[in-house]
Amino acid sequence: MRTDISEALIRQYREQGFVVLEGFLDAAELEHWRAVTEESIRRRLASDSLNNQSDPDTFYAQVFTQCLNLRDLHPEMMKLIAHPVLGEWVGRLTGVSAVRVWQDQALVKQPYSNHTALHFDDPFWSFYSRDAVNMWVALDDATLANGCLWYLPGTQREARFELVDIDVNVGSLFKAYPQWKKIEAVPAPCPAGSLIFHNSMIAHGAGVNMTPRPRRAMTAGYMPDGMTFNGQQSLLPEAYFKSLKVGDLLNDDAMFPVIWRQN
Ligand SMILES: O=C(O)CCC(=O)C(=O)O
Repeated sequence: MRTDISEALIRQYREQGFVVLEGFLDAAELEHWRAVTEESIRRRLASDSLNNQSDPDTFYAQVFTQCLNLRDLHPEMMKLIAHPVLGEWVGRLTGVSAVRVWQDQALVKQPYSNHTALHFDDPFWSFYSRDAVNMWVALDDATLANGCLWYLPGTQREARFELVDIDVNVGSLFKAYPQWKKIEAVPAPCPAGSLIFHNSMIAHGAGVNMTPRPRRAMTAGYMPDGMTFNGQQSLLPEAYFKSLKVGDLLNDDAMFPVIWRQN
């Protein structure tokens, strides 16, 4: 596993809002991530919850097969996404002093599936932060043909916390942010085994998959320690959600383990 991240890449993350690290996984590690992810997806689809396949004919079901919180179903998945190197990188990219796991999800763009419309992540979550980070690990080569990610660089600085839902139309976000329509979107194609970090406030999407093969990705969201509940349930389990008041710390160590703390 690659363990280095240069100052130049950290600067790039802070300016652009995303960074691509090729060669994060070697061949054997990539096989392991694929096997753990496939098995976790199988369990999540069998569980009938936290996946988007209840009606497979909808547009959103055909954006990707989305399977959430796989770390609850497979102990090996928790080990992968909670690796201290990932926590340290998130800490160095953002400058925060401690990092917790917030969520995880596998996103499989099936053969000939829809685009992912432009959106940003944090407003869907149970806390507000400009220092939350999404990790996206390519389990297959991500290409212009099969639906690699695209970014509107710099938008993380201007994005507001109110929710703009992910729509069918790729550019619906421009109704709330018309000034962003002038920005040239930047694609992030990368070989299998690469890792992308993006700021949870950057506008991003993904293209259609125009190939007969799946484009698999395993992703995780990380939050700084000290985040407080903003009133949204998002992925919080019902009983825990009901126990919270706005402003309470999201500090349940079992659900949101701390994976890195600055010495
Ligand atoms: O993989 C995709 O198609 C979209 C990923 C995405 O939007 C995300 O991870 O936030």
